[in-house]
Amino acid sequence: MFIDEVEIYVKAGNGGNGAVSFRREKYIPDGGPDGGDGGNGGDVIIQAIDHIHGLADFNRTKRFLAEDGQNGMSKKMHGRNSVDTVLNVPFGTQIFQKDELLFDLTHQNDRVVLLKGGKGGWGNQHFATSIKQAPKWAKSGMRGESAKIKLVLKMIADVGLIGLPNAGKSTLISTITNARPKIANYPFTTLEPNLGTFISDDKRLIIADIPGLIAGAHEGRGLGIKFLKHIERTKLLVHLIDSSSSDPLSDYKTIRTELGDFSKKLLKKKEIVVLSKIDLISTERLAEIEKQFKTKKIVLVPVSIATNLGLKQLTDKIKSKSSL
Ligand SMILES: Nc1nc2c(ncn2[C@@H]2O[C@H](COP(=O)(O)OP(=O)(O)OP(=O)(O)O)[C@@H](O)[C@H]2O)c(=O)[nH]1
Ligand SMILES: [Mg+2]
Repeated sequence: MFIDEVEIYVKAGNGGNGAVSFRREKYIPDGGPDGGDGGNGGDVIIQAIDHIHGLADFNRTKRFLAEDGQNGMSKKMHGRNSVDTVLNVPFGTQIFQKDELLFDLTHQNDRVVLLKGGKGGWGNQHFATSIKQAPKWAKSGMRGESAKIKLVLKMIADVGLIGLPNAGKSTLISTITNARPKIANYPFTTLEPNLGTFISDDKRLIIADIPGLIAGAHEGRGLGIKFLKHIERTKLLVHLIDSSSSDPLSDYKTIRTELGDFSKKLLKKKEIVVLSKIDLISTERLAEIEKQFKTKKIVLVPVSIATNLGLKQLTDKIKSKSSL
């Protein structure tokens, strides 16, 4: 299952305690203090990498405790520092604590030390003075920090594909990128977002295909609007409208309403409006639909993937609009 929001508990390791110990050797009856220091506790580190799809790993395990440092030992032996705990997340993951955004890992290999491990305590060897030559105390290790955090994945894509179910979004992404999502002639084929890379000349664009929206999606109808966060960071929206629909203009407005109910910012994004599947309609009907949209000052890009019509015009437009 695709998971894009999880709450987890993380704790850095405690520092090891310093040791209280005295040198014991043959013929040296009163050896000095020789308690070693405790090792440091492990940090909790979060690192963004590119080959994970979603946050499902964190849905299975929800507690991540870094190792504690080892206690100090006699003969001034230092306890071992423990290894850090590294949590791998997909890039595009944001880290929240009580609704406050702490970190936003937008790039591959971004890495943050979320929690510091506790420092190891000093052994009694450090506490000897000229008047107190045999201190019987040492310092305890510091406790590692802990926190409840929320991880939220907002995919990083340049272009977002939107539209009603069955409009042809997945067909488009599978034609122009390396993504191979399921395609079928019924609504709600796509159940989770897909990313694909479009490569042309010197340009490389990440395109996101998200599940179809329907009227009332913001109230949870259909698959709802929860996937819209994955197009929040795109520069450009490509809105697909099925030309064989009885009322394409109303389909367009339905989606715009849902976008606006999710976030007004989505309405301000640049968009390309694509009229899909034009092999299914007559040229007269095409002219009629184009006229309707023109009254709203919307220029359509008519496309048929079935007959390869208009695809070049569309990809050229995607390239130019996404670089402006
Ligand atoms: N005739 C024709 N059919 C097309 C064209 N493009 C897509 N289709 C068909 O339309 C149907 C829906 O396509 P999808 O790509 O799965 O649609 P979607 O928008 O991803 O749908 P959801 O994932 O449910 O939101 C499939 O049967 C496709 O084969 C086209 O240019 N012409
Ligand atoms: Mg789809």
